[in-house]
Order: sequence, then C-alpha cells, then structure tokens
Amino acid sequence: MQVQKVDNISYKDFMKEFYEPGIPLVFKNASKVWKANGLFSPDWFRENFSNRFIQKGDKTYTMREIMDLVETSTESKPAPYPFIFNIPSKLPELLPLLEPLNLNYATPNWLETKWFKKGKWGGVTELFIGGPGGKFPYLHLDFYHMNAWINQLHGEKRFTVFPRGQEELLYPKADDPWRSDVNIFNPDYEKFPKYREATPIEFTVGPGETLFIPFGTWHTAYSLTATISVAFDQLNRKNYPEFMNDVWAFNKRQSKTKAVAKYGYAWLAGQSCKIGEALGAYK
Ligand SMILES: O=C(O)CCC(=O)C(=O)O
Ligand SMILES: [Fe+2]
Repeated sequence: MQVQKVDNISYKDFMKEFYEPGIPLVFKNASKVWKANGLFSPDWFRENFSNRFIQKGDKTYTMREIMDLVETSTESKPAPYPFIFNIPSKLPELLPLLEPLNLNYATPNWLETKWFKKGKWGGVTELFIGGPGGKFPYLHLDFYHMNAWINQLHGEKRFTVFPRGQEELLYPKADDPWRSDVNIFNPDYEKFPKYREATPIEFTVGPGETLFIPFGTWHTAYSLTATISVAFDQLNRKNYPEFMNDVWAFNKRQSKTKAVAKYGYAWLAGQSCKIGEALGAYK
C-alpha cells in the first residue's frame, strides 16, 4: 500500500474514496486557499513574532531561539522536536491566515461548533516547528480518535503510517494503549518480534501539501529540513462512537463521577451537532 497524492480532488470524491473508508491521503494543494500558504517561513516568524515564547520541558524558548535552533539542527545533532505553539492562545493573529480552516475538505467538523470548542477534547489548532533529524517521540494513535489534518507550510517531513488492523504487531503500551513501545526508527526485533510483519508506509510531505490521517491510523513523523506546519483535528458522526469510548476511558482513569459528567456532556453535544447537521447548519 502507498499513500496517494492528489491534486484538485472534489469534496465528494474525497469523502467517498478516502474519508469514508479511512484511507490516508496527501492533498498537493488543498492549503492554497489559506493566506498562510507561501507566507510562513522561519524569517517571517522571526520578523513578526520573535518574542512569542513557549514552554518545552522545563525550558522557555522564544520564537527567535526556536527558528535559530531548527535552522542549525542536523541529523546527527537534532534540535528538540516538536516545538508546538497553541495558535488560538499564543499566536491568534495567525487565525485569519488559516481560513477556511477546513480547507473545504475537513467538513463537517464538530470541533468548530460552540459545543465542542469549550470542551478540552484535544482539537486545538497547533503550529509545529522542527529541524532536520527531529523525530516525533513515539509511534501513536491520536487521542480521542480524532482525524488529523497536517498542513506542511514550510520544509519537508517524512511520515510513517501503518494500515489499520496492525495493532498487534505494534505493541501498544499496557498503561497507555495510544502509544507503541516500538522505536520504529531503530526497532528492537528481539523484544518486539511481531513488528517484523508490520508494514510501515513512508512518504514525504512537502511545502503546501496537506496530510489527512484518518482516526485509528498509527503514525509518526520525522523532520527532514526546517519545517513549519499547522495541525488541526476533526470530529463528526464518523469518528464519534470511538471518540465517546475514549471520553469514557480517559476520564474513568481519574474518577467515575468525572467520566459520567464528561460523557453526559459529550453525548448531549453530539446529539446537538447531529441535529445541527440535519438542519444544514455546518456546511
Ligand atoms: O510531528 C508531526 O507532524 C506529527 C504530529 C502528531 O502526530 C501529533 O501531534 O499527534
Ligand atoms: Fe498524531
């Protein structure tokens, strides 16, 4: 299996051929509708937001420091990865450059409704910055079974995804089943013999391209150059049942009362979104 790259697919064909069956896809130019496309670069961020900062581990990094780090990063001495800015809270000025957020493909998206905006379900639009040799720390499934949309706006990243149904070969952690124990960049076959049978699919996503990762797809990423991307999540009728299972499972770890409250809210919000959709409110 390979991940296809497509140009100008219609919304209807995307839904039928990729979204519904849950097949990953790279859009060659879906993000051309964003002003951010062609604009975002290390220099642009240095010029406009050099003093914005984030916390990573126990350190604070400014945008200027981050851009310097990723531009001097090498495969043998990589900069930390990923640097992540929560866009609505740390860089709200970017939001108008990312419209329509759904690219006219990632719709319906219940995370854009008032019902789910308030919840803490993942689903925040994030800016990812990395440099050559930067590895996403683990092979994983996204929390809450969200569909992920990763928009590469500068530089190139290599992604690895696995066809659905290979869980058993990927050794999900017992206490964190959304993460794999296997270091796929240097697999220990003695410890994880079944991983030999897994069939990783590798491909590169370049500037202007958008990767759609359907929920339930194991994935990870490797930055090949200085990279800037914008990631957002999608929730709707298709992944809602799995989303609800996660809402229950995550919250029950903390307390049953909390799980009941969160599940109740998510159930009500889901029903409202279904009704909104039937009334044609979110298209
Ligand atoms: O580094 C990347 O672009 C992958 C990010 C990712 O998979 C995630 O944040 O869940
Ligand atoms: Fe992910």
